[in-house]
Amino acid sequence: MTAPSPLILALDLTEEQQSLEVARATAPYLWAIKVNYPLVLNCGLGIVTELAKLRPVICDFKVADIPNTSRLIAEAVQAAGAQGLITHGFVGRNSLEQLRQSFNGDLYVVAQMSHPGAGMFFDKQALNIARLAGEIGANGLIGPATRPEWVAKLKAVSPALRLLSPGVGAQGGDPGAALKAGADKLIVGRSLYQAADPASSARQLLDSLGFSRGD
Ligand code: BMP
Repeated sequence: MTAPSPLILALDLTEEQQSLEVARATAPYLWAIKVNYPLVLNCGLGIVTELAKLRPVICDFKVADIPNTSRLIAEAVQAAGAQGLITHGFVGRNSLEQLRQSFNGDLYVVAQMSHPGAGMFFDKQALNIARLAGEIGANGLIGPATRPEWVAKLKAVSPALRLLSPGVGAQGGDPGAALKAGADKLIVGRSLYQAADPASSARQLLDSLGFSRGD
């Protein structure tokens, strides 16, 4: 199959050279690179600009703030060259609407999470968050590969949104099950960047899922 790769590398390293090496080696097998606070707090936002030369970068800053602060975050992320931004959805409509207005790239909303504690609060509101994400014009949702039944439920509520699914590998989620449940892309961190050979691990994962290579 020569469809675009479903893999998003979660680059949760803290050292610039190492992170660039892993990104360069795996880039041919990736749809995008996701960066989170560990990388940006250690290396600065400039790392986004560097990584964006390799693959589209999604900033996983899980924005959860008032509209004005959200706008300032969106503007900084956009100026750095990020193509995507991840926000929490529980902040409600006007913060999400502000982000939608301030960020020209793809906006992804966390609707449900992959760790066990997510059940405490997200289970009650995940579907409402997924609905709201569709209403404000988000491009996608985050939903857990550790609980593929939630991937299916979120996809059923907002089928037009691209569903990115973390929790594969180190957290125990099965990538094939997540895709079968409706995930469009898989977010994979430790099982790739901690591998002895990240590029070959990425290629093997793609092969096992029936994809031949990145786009
Ligand atoms: P790993 O494959 O190493 O478990 O990394 C998963 C990545 O996805 C991390 O960057 C984490 O912050 C993120 N993530 C997650 O694991 N679960 C969620 O529900 C939402 C996330 O953004």
